[in-house]
Amino acid sequence: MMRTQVAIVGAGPAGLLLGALLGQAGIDNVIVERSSAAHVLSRIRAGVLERGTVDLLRRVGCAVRLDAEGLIHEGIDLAFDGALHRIDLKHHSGGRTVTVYGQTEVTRDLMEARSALGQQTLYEATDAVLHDIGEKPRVTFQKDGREVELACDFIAGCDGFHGVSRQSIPASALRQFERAYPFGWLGLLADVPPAGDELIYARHERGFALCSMRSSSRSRYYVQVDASDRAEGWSDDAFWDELRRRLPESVAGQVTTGPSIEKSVAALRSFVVEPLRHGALFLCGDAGHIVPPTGAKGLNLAASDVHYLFEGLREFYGERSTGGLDAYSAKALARVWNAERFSWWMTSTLHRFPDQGEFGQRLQLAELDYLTQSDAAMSALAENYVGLPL
Ligand code: RFL
Ligand code: PHB
Repeated sequence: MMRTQVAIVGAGPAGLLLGALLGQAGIDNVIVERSSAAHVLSRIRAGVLERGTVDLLRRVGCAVRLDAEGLIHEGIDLAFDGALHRIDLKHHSGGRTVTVYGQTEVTRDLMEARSALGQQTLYEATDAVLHDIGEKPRVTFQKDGREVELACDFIAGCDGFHGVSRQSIPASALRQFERAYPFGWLGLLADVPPAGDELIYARHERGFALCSMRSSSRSRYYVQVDASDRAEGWSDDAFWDELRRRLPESVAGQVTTGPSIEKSVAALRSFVVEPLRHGALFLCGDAGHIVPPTGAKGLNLAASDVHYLFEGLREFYGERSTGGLDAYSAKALARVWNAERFSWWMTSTLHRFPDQGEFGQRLQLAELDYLTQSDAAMSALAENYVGLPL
């Protein structure tokens, strides 16, 4: 039997960041990850980091490449009615900015730092089962054809929306809140220069489109598609055509097309469970909540959960006080619900809904008109987009 202080299930950004903070504080931890390291790194997801997320990565010494290569963005553009409208995030948020740096790179940096420090991540550890999560918890799993048992003081469930942690909590002990959206995002990654210097969120009669990037030579684009669409059903040419149709002409003309490196469809969902704790098990990141990607909040919420949980664990091991752990769920949920509200609002304002009718379309345009003309409305967008303080 293995033993550690904190068993972390899942080596996504939440699990790796928690492991780094704990390791730095001298708290022993083991990460159990179902997939291979290569598979974890092949998932293309988030691109926008809030200041609080960047600060946490700096604190664990994992921001050297981020500080060198991350792109500081001071604004975003909203496109509607054939025109671009810039929102000056920095001006409207009291000087804050966001950093564009891919989740894949964040994950890679955290992985490399962890292995350099000799901290344990067990990849391809399958069939994880959580036992006795009320107290004296254990995790069992299959590794290299053998069953392994890991005893611990606490389990951090960082295993994403489809993980085993949330499902280990009795249904009667959880409340679920959920909204599914009747569409998905088809994303395409390509080694072509981005259409502009800033992200462009476009509302169009044919559906939403987003122009994002990873560097000055790598672009990430998304178009709203039917929830049932599959990436294989979309050729690169069909993607580029649809993207350009949804952008103002001045922007469409700036889109450089090229072969895709990756193309995938993501479903859009809002989801929260309460509480984020059951006994010795704590849920962090997508394991406890999902936001639609429109507000760029998912990864940042994972980081803020981890921050609160780490503070609670540090207090427990340093001062033998359970105060921070007891406050974890309520603290994390307050931030989560605010991001749920913001992400739902951005999604509702920019997407085409099958049942919205002409009235709904006019309301969206009125909302966007107001948003781009009122300082108060721009401030509300900006302070949420750059991220409220931890
Ligand atoms: P992850 O990244 O899903 O990692 C969970 C890990 O747990 C493993 N796992 C298990 N391990 C052991 N046993 C089991 N039974 C297990 N089950 C699962 C998985 O293999 C995986 O390695 O969750 P985490 O760490 O909570 O991180 C959350 C973020 O990944 C997510 O919120 C963001 O990607 C969301 N998101 C965005 N967030 C932002 O902040 N900014 C963005 O710009 C942004 N854009 C996006 C996004 C998500 C997207 N998709 C694909 C849903 C754009 C897209 C398209
Ligand atoms: C991305 O670059 O993948 C990205 C950026 C902003 C979003 C969502 C995704 O809101």
